Amino acid sequence: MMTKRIALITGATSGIGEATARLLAGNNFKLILCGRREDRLQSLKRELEASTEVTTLSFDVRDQQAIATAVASLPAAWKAIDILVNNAGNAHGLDPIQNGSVDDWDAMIDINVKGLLYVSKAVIPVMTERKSGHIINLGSIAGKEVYPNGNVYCASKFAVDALTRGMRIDLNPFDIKVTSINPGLVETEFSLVRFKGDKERADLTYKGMTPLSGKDIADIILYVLQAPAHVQLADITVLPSAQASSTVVKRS
Ligand code: NDP
Ligand code: 8X3
Repeated sequence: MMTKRIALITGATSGIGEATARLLAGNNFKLILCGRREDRLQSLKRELEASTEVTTLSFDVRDQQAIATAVASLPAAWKAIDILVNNAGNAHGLDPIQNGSVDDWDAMIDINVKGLLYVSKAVIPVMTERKSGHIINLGSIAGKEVYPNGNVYCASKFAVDALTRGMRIDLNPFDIKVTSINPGLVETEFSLVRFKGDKERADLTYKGMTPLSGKDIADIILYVLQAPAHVQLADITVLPSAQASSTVVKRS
């Protein structure tokens, strides 16, 4: 039987990360599930252990020391991480730049950009040492096009796009693949977080159209990971059929 690859997934407690964990569990991967909500990590671990080996690391991606300590604490059998899915992230607020909240700006830059860097910093040495690995960064259509009131969230995802390209160049000598996946509207807890728990407003985001699901993105991640060794999917943008761009969405 083929050896199972070890995948570390950030933001595994919800949405795209959780769906990816569920799909990879049944497809010959061992999982390191990460997130802040320990109760969700533990219940997902219990569920997925029926299919594969699972361990968890609970940290805030804003805390570089906590990440370094958590990754260093992995038992020997878990240290050789093959795949890093940099998925943790969210939008906070949707306001014109002149009204934006500094707390929201800090959250998006600290989580989506610096958090992705901190987790990468902890994991990349394992990959460069073994001259093997695959990093998948969750970008967004918001990292390809700016939309009204998206300002800082878009900037954070443009940064993810630049970091993905930079990683692909710098890690090329080490045979490490780097992929970005850039979804449009995916119905997860994303809008609930963006609108600070206002479910009515969150639901309006997907009104009159069929959004993507976390499972749709997980399917793409699995496809990317199952490509032959010589194939590197570099940059994938995926939209619901009803969405043509950040701002053009056909609704009934
Ligand atoms: P969810 O809100 O459903 O999931 C976000 C995940 O990120 C949660 O598991 C959460 O875990 C984790 N997370 C958030 N903040 C932190 C933090 N400070 N430290 C550690 N983990 C954190 O959203 P999605 O699944 O939709 O989002 C996943 C990624 O996909 C994000 O990067 C998002 O920008 C991107 N994306 C989403 C789209 C969408 O329309 N939904 C479209 C394009 C891209 P916990 O709270 O337990 O820490
Ligand atoms: C999430 C997609 O269009 O809401 O990154 O910014 S969008």
